[in-house]
Amino acid sequence: MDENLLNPELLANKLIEEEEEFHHVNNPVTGLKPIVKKYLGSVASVEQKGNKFYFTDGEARVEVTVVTDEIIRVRLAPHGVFLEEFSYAVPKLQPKPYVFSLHESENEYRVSTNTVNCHIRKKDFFVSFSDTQNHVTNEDAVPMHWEENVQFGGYYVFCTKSCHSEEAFYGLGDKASDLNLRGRRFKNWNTDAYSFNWNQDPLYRTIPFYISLNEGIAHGIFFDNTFKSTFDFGSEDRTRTSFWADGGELQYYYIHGPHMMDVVKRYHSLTGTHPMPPLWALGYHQCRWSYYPEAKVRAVTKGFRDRKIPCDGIYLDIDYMDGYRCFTWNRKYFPDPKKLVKDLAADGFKTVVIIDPGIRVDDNYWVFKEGKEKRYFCRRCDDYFMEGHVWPGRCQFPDFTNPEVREWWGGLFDELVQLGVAGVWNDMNEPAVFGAGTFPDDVRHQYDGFRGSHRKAHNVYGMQMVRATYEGLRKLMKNKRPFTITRAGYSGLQRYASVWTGDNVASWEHLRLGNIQCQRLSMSGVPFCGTDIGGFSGEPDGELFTRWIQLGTFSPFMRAHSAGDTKEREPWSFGEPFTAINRKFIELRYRLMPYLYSTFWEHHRYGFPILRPVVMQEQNEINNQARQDEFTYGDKILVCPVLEPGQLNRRVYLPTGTWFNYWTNEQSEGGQEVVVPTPLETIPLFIKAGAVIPEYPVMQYVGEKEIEEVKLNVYFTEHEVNSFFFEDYGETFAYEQDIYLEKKFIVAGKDSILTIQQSMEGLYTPRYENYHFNIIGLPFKASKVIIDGKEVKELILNEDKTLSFKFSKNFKHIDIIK
Ligand code: MIG
Repeated sequence: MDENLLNPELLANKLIEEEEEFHHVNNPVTGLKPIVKKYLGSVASVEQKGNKFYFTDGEARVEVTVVTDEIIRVRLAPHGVFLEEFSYAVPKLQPKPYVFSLHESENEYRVSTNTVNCHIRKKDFFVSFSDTQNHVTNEDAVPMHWEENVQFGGYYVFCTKSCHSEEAFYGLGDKASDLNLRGRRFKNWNTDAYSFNWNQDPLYRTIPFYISLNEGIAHGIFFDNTFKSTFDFGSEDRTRTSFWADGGELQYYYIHGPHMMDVVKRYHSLTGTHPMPPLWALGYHQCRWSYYPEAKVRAVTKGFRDRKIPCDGIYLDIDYMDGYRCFTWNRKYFPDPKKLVKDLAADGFKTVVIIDPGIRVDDNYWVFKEGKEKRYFCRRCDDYFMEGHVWPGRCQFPDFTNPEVREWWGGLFDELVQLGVAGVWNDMNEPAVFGAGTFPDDVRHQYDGFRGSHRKAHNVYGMQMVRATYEGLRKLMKNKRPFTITRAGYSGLQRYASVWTGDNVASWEHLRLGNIQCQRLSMSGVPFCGTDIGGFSGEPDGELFTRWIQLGTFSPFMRAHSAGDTKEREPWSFGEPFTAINRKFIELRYRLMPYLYSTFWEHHRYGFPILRPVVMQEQNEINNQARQDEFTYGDKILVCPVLEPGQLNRRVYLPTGTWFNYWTNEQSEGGQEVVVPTPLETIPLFIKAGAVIPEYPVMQYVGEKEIEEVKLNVYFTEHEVNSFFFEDYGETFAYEQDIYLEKKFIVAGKDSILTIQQSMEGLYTPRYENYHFNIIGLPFKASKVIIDGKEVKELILNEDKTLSFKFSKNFKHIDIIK
């Protein structure tokens, strides 16, 4: 090792030089470089206040907060004074009585919980984290540092960690790159990225949260800073991972694993989970820019019913409005919106309308007048209004970071809700402005009382818009669950909305990318996500569209959408055989709806993602780091989309365990790749042994028919496997008062017997009592089935060798005996 590096002063100088090279930051006022970076010195003292520890080098201070047993927060105050605590991502830190302690040794201070140690090295202020086995999971490579911002005040803040040779990185939301982010640098600055390319960055959302996986052990870093931020995962320097921001506080949460699932779950414990969506929102959605006039909307919806292709959501894009003015209707195209929405509802369609943030400057337009009178629109720093051109022409923009503005905005939906509109689609909320891209930096925001410029508010603008929408709808719809979707957002947006990945392209590359983006969003705390099926711009052929429908069947949010200048894009637009296959998959979506809904509940209640890349299943398997096609949908169904034209078969990796091919019931042992035929009619789909997969009968829309019988597909296992099945009213918030039913199944098999046990929790009673069992993979011929002590009379051995029987009561214990 270089002798000089042992001298802390020389080391610091060397690091300063390196860092300046690294970040290339010019003085924004003079345009000259370099601005002097300052680094933490050595630790002079420590002070404790409750669960917070304050370390100082004499001037700068570092706060270490024990958030939970597994989460530690670090904050830096360059001049010793911390900013007031406020975060849009983390609504409140729940102080719970955790056990923790502070130790001092010759070289370091150590704050320890039962699970994690946070070390602060005395000589250079390096912060590191380790587990109870003294395994260091995360460590500084350079002390935390900063630069003064001459123009705006405050600091550019930097944190640089070591990056290990085989460390992989996941997360950051919708980034358009390979699943493993290693070797790349990313920026977070919400951007309208029409027809984005592979590796284009930044995109629509800011999720400054990543998961590191090193030697099979995972941890997470959530850098809760809304300014423009950058993450570098060993790109500039293979040995370093850095993150920095153009302002605000260096504030990050270290989230302990060791499992990736733990990290995601704990990230959700900070930022919240997605509320339960209305059940219909898990159905199929049809969208287009735009369906108008009214006759077109009626023709499209009729097209679904005539062809018996299920559909729940129908969208109205910007052309339903009068001159693109939000909260108005174009009466030429839509003379009687109330009747239209009502007729659609009677036919099972829920109407979702688009809303943009730009409000047309027009004194004869009530929304503008009200906003102007109440001073709700954003202003420039010298007090002019922020104006920009968007669809309606010259616009001003509500400051959604002001709680009073959010309240007002939420109320504006009153008329739409009265009309029966069931959901709101929030677009252009990066915010996007024609020409300029977005707002200038100097625009001021109220920021819930913690005022700041657009530099601070830009990345949360969209999230606060959809928050206003969601909260407003929730009030207006009384106890009904609203459906909202947003394009832009920041960490925590999942408390208010689902998302789509924005303006993608009808290409095979985008199908592949969309699959990665949905998995990545799921791991990044955005569970309810989907892509524009078929691709927004450009023309898919029938094959690409069908392959996309097949992927979309297993996206938490399933919507086809297309730009206005493209050919018609309904599931039947490509003729046969495509229509029939599209129908079959959309039907599958509806059959598996109770499974998806249960998985959603698991997310809502426990913070698990809905889609899980195989690396989350088996993080110790190094080859999984590069696997990004196959994923599990919940924990029982493995999906592998077909991502190339003309592909007649493909390789699929099955994680360890036994899997059943969904189409053939053939069993395969996992822990290896298998080759699966992929004619256009199917994609590789596998069910985990021991799973109980509930199925509803196919319906044309949610609630079309009363459910009389539920099918339970039970897959044989030699081990004990748990499954569960969640049900409730599907449209109210009664689940918050425990009005739901969580059924838990335990399946265990041997040579001559298969046992299924059921237990229940919750206060909801489903209306049906009939179960149709389908037992798959029994290794013996069943002679009898005994349910709660009674023998079942009629056993049917089907041609495909599955065993079926029915039972018309809730059950506790089933034995299937040889
Ligand atoms: O400037 O409302 O991403 O889904 O159809 C384009 C029209 C505005 C962008 C959205 C897209 C939507 C389109 N919008």
